Formats: sequence, structure tokens, C-alpha cells
Amino acid sequence: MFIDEAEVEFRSGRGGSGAVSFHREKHVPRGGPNGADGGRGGDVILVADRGKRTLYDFRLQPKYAAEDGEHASGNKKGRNGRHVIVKVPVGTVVTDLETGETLGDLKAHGQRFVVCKGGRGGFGNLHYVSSVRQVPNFAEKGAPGQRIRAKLELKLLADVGLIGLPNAGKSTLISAISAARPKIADYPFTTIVPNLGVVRLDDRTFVVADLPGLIPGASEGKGLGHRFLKHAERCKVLVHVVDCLPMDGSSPLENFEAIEQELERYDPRLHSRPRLVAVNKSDLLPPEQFEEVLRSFRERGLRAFGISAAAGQGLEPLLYAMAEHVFAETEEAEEEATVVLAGAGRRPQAGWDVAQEEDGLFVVRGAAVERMVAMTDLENRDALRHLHRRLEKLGVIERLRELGCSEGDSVQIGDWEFAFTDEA
Ligand SMILES: Nc1nc2c(ncn2[C@@H]2O[C@H](COP(=O)(O)OP(=O)(O)OP(=O)(O)O)[C@@H](O)[C@H]2O)c(=O)[nH]1
Ligand SMILES: [Mg+2]
Repeated sequence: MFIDEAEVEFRSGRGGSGAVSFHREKHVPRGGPNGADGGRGGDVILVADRGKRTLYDFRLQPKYAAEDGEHASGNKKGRNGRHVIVKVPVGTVVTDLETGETLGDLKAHGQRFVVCKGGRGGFGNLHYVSSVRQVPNFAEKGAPGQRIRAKLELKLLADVGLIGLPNAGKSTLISAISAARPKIADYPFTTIVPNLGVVRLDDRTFVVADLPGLIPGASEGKGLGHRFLKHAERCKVLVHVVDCLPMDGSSPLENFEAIEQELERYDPRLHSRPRLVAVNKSDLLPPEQFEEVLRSFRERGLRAFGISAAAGQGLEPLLYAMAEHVFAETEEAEEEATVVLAGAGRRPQAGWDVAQEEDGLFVVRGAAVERMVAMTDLENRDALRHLHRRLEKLGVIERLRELGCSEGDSVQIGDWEFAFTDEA
């Protein structure tokens, strides 16, 4: 089944905790600290794979979680959590469901994208040795993993998109110019999912997408709606296929304009893409009458080609016109080539702020500060003292004081609530 949208949840692994440990040797009463670091959590990595054609699998399995890092044990470092590799079709766009931000766009086979980075392993006590603290008896907990709820959207990567009313002959055309063999029939909406075909012209190739038929009112959901038009968004040129002798006796030119209006309603940017018109089924009309239909398009300034997809006639000039657009060096094409990977390895925001809630509770908010707390062993006095010092350095303690927080007042950072105290 061809599925081009799915909602998924990705979770990277949490880092393992660092260890508190000391050298133990015979005859040495108390060795130095040697606690190792925890392993880092596994990442969730998306990889574009040309063997994948649809997002159907994500309907069956919408959750992916990477392994947590192992805790360190004594002076032995914790093992890193295994990454999770998730194969997606080429052309998959990843959007953060909460923020609407585009995180990644996987456009080429083999391209990788770290959608959730695993948490760093916590430092062992060895890390905390300093001139003033020679016997650190605390270690750091691992950093939490990330959780992202994402929308996956497949936007096919085709150079040319075939659009038009049902029955115009789009599927017949793609099967005449490529090896694609979609279903062809004399009733509307034969094609319900896009078909891709590779066209070979001289020594070059390009990809054509045969899209389901559009009808007036598609933007209000008539027919198959216009949802699948997203597969035309990445096309460099659209070929509007028109039936020169519609069975209902309607005018080819009026039909053309109605569908163009639908396109504009869907997305003006898509509508402004270069356009070619393929006036199809030339075999059905006497040559003079067909020429007249063709002329009616050309008089509008349109680049119209007369073809018979079924008889394989007039295809060559149309193919060369397609190639002209496909291989044209445009600024847009260059822009398209650069890949958006905003989400890779996102770090927690460094900013923070403090506010007093109505019930008197002081709340410190900020991803980096909350992470710091989450990585602290709150049961350990020395670890707490270390945290206090870091909060002091950041200016958090001073800000609390400014806001009137005094000895014994309740403060909350992340999941941690504590009584304020002025000294570490
Ligand atoms: N006489 C003639 N018939 C054609 C030609 N091209 C297509 N047809 C016929 O027109 C009908 C519709 O063709 P399709 O290729 O299925 O049309 P489509 O545009 O893909 O239609 P949908 O998938 O429903 O949107 C079929 O019966 C085809 O055999 C042509 O050049 N000449
Ligand atoms: Mg079709």
C-alpha cells in the first residue's frame, strides 16, 4: 500500500551514569579516584533507502527507541547504547510535530540524518579531581535522551509531473515514454497513487511522475482531493495533459483552465512552475480539427504539443521540451540541492529564566539548566554542592536572591524541588 504520511515517535537512549571508585592496591590505604564514565545513549538515525517505496511500515510500527548507555562500573567505562537505524524512502521530509519545524529532508539514497541524539554518558568521579577537591566522592548521571514526535512525509523526487483531468491519458503517456506500466482504463480515477517512470533520452535520464487525476473542486476534497499534489512540489516542470475530445463534450481549453485554477488554489508557488501542455488523443480528430484545438492553446501563449500517447505519436518534441527544463541550470535547482538538516544533534538551549509562581514557588526554566539537574545525583551531598556552584556561576542563585528568594523558600528546577540555601 502506498502511504505518504505517518506520525512517529523517536527516542534516543539515555546516557549511563559515571562511577564513584578509588584505586585499590595492597599496602596503599586509600588510592586516588578512578571512577569511569557512563556509556552514551544510542542515536536514532534515519537513512534514505531506495528500496523503500512508501511509509506504510510506519503505520505498523510508529515508535522507535535506541538503547540506553550502560552505567560505568568502578574503573570500567559503561558500554555505549546501540543506535537504531530507521530506513525511510528517498524523498522523506521530517517535521517536528510540536514546533512544525522541518528537521530533515532525505533526498539521496544512503543519506543519513540523526533525528535524536543519544544522551552523553555521565562523568565518573575521576573527572572531578581538582586542586581543591582531591577526593571527589560523587559522579554524574547520564544525560537524558531526546524524544521527538515527528511527522514523516514522503514527497516523491520526480523531475517532471504529469497532471490533468482523469482520463486525459497521463498513465498512457508515462507508459509510452518509460518502462512504467501503470493501470490504464477508460474510467476516471484509475490512478489513485503516483507512479514513477524513468525516461531515457539520448544519454540522459530523468524521472517522471504520473499523478492521480484532478477535478474542479479538488481543493474542497472532490474526487481524490489535491493531497497528492505534494508529489509535484519538487518537479522542475509540470506537463498538463489534456484530452482533445473529452467524452462529455466539454471544451479542452476550458477544462485546462479549470484545473489550472485548482492548482493555483492548492499552492500558487506550484502553479508558477514552468508548464508544458500535452494535447492528447490526436488520433481521435481529423488533423485540421486537432490543429485548431492545438492553436487555441498556443494563442494563449502556452507551449502546447500535439500527441497521441496511445499511438506513440508526437512524443519526441515533448520529451526534448521536458529535458530542457529538467537540465536547465536554475538558482532554484541549486538551492534544492542543499539539504536541510536543522535537527542533527540539536543541543539544549543555553538560556534560562526564573519566575515566582502564585503559590510562592520559584521555578527555574531552561533546557540546559534542567539537564544539569537531571544529571546530578541528588542524593549525594557533594554532587549537590557541585551543582550549587555551577548554578551560582551561571547567575541562577543571584537571580533567585534578587527575586526575593531567601533561606528555606522552595525552588524547582525540572523534577527537583529543594529548599533554597545561600551557601553551597
Ligand atoms: N484514442 C486514444 N485514447 C487514449 C490515448 N491516450 C489515452 N487514451 C485512453 O484514454 C483512457 C484514459 O487513459 P489513462 O492513461 O488511464 O488516463 P489517466 O489520465 O491516467 O486517467 P486517471 O488515472 O483516471 O486520472 C484509456 O481508455 C486510454 O486508452 C490516445 O492517445 N488516443
Ligand atoms: Mg492514470
